[in-house]
Amino acid sequence: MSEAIPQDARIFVAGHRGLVGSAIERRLRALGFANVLTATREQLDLRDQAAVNYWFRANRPELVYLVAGTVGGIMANATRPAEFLYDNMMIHATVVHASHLFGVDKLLYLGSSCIYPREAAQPIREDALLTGPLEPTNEPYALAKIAGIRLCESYRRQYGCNFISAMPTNLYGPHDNFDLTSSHVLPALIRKFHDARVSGAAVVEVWGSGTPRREFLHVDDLADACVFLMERYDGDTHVNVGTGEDLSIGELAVMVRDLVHPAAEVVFDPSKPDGTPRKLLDVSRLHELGWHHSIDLADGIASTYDWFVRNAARQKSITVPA
Ligand code: GFB
Repeated sequence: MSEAIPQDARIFVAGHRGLVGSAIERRLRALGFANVLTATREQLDLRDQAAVNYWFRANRPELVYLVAGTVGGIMANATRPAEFLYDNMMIHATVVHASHLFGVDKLLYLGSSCIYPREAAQPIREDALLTGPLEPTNEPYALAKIAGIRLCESYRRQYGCNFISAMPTNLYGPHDNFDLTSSHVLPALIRKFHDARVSGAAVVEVWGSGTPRREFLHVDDLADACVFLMERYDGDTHVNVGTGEDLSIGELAVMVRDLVHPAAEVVFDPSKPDGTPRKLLDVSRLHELGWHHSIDLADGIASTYDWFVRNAARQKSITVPA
């Protein structure tokens, strides 16, 4: 499938209400695809194989973006390991299996950079997978994601399915989760500095030591990369998706502080976990395929903050400054 995808192709975005799925749906619609199929959690429990089979039989998708899952930041991963393992293993298995049963032409499965060993050499190449122990704070999630990669490879090997996998770095953007107990670091920092600005607080607490390093990719760039890979990549190995650049959590906190509430002081809380010391992806395979990110981190944070103020701040627990 390296030729252009017909505009009337039946394309299922599994997980369209999430950060990634909503970005892929936006991108597909902007590109003029007329048959983007979605199903809400209430309409279809993706953990239920019989229900997923029924939905595939009725809707006959030709292409599938498998980006659904139970996700969250370091604390959600550490405190809800059963959900992260069960939900994700089940969702990946049912959708991959139904895609095989109902003759889907191509499926793109989305993993995560946490699949790689905690001590992997940096930047992390695709072949570092399963070469060492995982980071304990997100091992259940990582195991489910690794099983998903191997599932796609196995259906390719045994049944000849064109199922590919992409491994994104840490993501952020509109429609992210800004809840402080379950979010990732970037939406959490936006929310914390915003709340401090509104309440006039002088100090903002940042979890951990501030020294871990992370790479951040805007979700609109990820959506563009996913559509690019769906159109152009048919390989059997997973492909890293990132910017190839990282920064420390302390530096990130200062960037968000300077944008949202410059008067605030950043204070670290070492009682909270740091997680992986560093996870910078080697994106040379993606670059060789011809894709590069285009949204600069500072611009991406500014537009995400803008979206947060216009949208998420409608939630009653978040106040918009006058
Ligand atoms: O984004 P995050 O939750 O997940 O945390 P991971 C990244 C770093 O930011 C950690 C620090 O060192 C956190 O301690 N941090 C500082 C904060 N302040 C905060 C805060 O207020 N909230 C949060 N959440 N973090 C996740 C995995 O790991 O990355 C998932 O748990 C997934 O499985 C995801 O892979 C991409 O980058 O550590």
